[in-house]
Amino acid sequence: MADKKEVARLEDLAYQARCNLIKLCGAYSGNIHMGGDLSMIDVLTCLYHHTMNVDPKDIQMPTRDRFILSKGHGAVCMYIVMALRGFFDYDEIVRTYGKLDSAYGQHPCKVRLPGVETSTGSLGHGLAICVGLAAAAKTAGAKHRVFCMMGDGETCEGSVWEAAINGHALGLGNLVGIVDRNKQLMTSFSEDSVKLEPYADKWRAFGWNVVEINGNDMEQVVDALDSLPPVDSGVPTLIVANTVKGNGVSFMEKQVKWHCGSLTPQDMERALADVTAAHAKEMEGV
Ligand SMILES: Cc1ncc(C[n+]2csc(CCOP(=O)(O)OP(=O)(O)O)c2C)c(N)n1
Repeated sequence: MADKKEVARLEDLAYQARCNLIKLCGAYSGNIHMGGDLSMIDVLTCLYHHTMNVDPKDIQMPTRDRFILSKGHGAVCMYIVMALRGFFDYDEIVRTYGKLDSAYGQHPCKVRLPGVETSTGSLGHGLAICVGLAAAAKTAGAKHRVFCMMGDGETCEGSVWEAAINGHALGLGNLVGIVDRNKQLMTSFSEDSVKLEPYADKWRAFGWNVVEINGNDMEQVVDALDSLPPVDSGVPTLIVANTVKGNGVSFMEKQVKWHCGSLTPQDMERALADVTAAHAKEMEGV
């Protein structure tokens, strides 16, 4: 069972990350993928602030856990969570995000941003890269894990399932896939269009150890990531993180138009008030 104080610490960090994301969106002149950022922000917070062995002062540490954001359109969410961990400077992100020649592009670039393991944005490639990283680690007898965050819409790409076959065939117990199952794609709800259910069973059929959680409940996120099988278990794990797109902001939740959008100053204040009220509720009784 997750330690209550640690869960509260992570909820507080996720709240800070939500506020920083909303403020950045309010300050930025273009559109930001708010929906899918807010759905995965709790899992990213737990990974970077609790689960993964990473060190912002030693980013190339050979024993570090590897993380690849396969849903690369959520880059800004990763930058913000990593900034809270000490990898990047939040003010610099706000000042430069999305501008020509900025290191903080709308999709992550490993060349410009040391600490980012690989460049992504074209969906469907992250898991295959992670299979390669995990296979190399297994061959070398290394003990670190390789984590891959995917979108559920992204898993319509056939390359994801080719990687899933190989993750199982190679017995990669050090490989952890996480799907942000917010049940929305870019312009539709998954069950109204591509019909992904029974989703978890699909991964089970590919031989993966599957864990289903509410990915916006920090206690469940911590429990799932604390209970991963040993790296030498020989079976890759897939966490189906059931989430809400736009989670925490009333006017963004489950709204197709909030796959990607921009905030007026008034909407920014409303969004901040929403996440602040939700966080106050979370903290009741802590
Ligand atoms: C190969 C490829 N095709 C299309 C796109 C355009 N695109 C960006 S986000 C997105 C929707 C992805 O949905 P999902 O993976 O569920 O992401 P989330 O809802 O979590 O944001 C699409 C189709 C892309 N980035 N890459």
